[in-house]
Amino acid sequence: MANVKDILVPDIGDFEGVEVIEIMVSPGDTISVEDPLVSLESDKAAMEIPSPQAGTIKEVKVSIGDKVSQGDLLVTMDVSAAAVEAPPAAEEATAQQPEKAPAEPAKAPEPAATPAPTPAPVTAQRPPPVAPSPIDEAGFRKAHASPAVRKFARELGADLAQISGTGNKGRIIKEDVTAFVKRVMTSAAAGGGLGVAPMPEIDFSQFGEIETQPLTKINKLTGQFLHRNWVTVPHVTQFDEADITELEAFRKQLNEEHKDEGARVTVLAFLMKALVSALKEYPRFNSSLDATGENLILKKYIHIGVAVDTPDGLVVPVVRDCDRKSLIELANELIAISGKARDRKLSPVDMSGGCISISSLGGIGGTAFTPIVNAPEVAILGVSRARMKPVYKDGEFEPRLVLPLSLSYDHRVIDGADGARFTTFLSKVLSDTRRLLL
Ligand code: CAO
Repeated sequence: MANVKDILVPDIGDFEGVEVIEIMVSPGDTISVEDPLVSLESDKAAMEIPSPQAGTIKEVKVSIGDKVSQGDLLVTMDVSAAAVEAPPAAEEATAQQPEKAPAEPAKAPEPAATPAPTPAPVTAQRPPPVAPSPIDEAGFRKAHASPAVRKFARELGADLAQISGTGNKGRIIKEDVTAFVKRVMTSAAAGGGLGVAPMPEIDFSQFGEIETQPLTKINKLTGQFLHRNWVTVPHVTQFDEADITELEAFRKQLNEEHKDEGARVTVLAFLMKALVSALKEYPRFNSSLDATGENLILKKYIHIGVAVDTPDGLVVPVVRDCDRKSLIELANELIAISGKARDRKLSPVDMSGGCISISSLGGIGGTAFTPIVNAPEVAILGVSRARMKPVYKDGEFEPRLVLPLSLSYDHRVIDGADGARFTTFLSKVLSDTRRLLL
């Protein structure tokens, strides 16, 4: 036999005329003790009203937007044994079930510093938003979400106003908040975490004919790394020049001497040799910050990454133990790895463990550029095209082959003075190849 009871608004402290912002039950729903019935929201806090009884909802006596106070009728409920034993309420409500509130009569929410024990004031009293970009408070308030989901969104700094709900009647559920946060964190273009406005979505076809080309896997991966390094490493680029007139003559002579062996020594092999000397002289350039950012890991090995331009995008294979290899060995290895890169045969191991990288655009052109540090390395050497230039020497201008160098470094690890010392050293070594023997 039906035993219908009135469920009233419990003691909610000094609050009067509190707005009903959400109704979690419908007639026919079977609920357990503590299941949330409705959400109320005052100017200062939101709270769920839990059911003091188990049973089946007969009638819902409030609507969204109603103002209620202690003692007002919320729902009528059949609390007879048969009603209690009925199957549980709708799956969606169970899936989204927010934190359980205690069964005791409701109490008024208290200030955030001392959260009230009952009924769980699910939204703390408007804590300052922790989101990188400010939360739209009005939109957040209007969003269709339970207090538990609101609290969850607050904790993560997620703006409910920007989230579309996939729950019943468009209600925002916990999974929507998680998916939103994930999207923001992983979106390379969104600027998430930087407090910058996301890139607007633009339909370019409104301006003229377009073609959409998907990025390659390498493009996407490289893009992620470059973006991370660009925003997390404070970069400085030191520009310099090296007079490689003699080096070039020597290089040509070497290639002539080794032409039967098919050797092809490019400027790059000399640059690797010069880097080995420079890293030995300035070991701080051969280091990485540890994950805590509190320690510098100094490396006793010298592996150099070389940026290779391939049809699929940029890759950086690593030549190992450069300090133990001759110029010719380095030149041969360069040919081998750049070929492997272009044939898409590099393995992740081939691209790991670099100490410093070289990005050489010298074969293509340009006068200078600012390469992005290949973190966790702390420096990268950019090389542009060598050109004949008039250099003032011993009272007159002489035509000399001058190589432009662009060294970008992580300013957390390397000071500007050391940056300049490093390129000055490189320049000296490249200008006088005998120094490579030192
Ligand atoms: N100044 C003048 N000439 C140069 C030069 C320089 N700095 N660097 C290379 N050259 C010359 C070479 O000597 C060669 O000439 P010869 O055929 O007469 O010997 C020619 O340019 C082509 O060289 P190369 O590019 O084939 O060989 P390399 O050893 O210099 O470079 C590699 C190899 C793999 C680094 C290069 O092919 C490459 O991919 N570079 C692009 C790297 C890149 O994309 N960087 C950007 C990263 S950031 O987006």
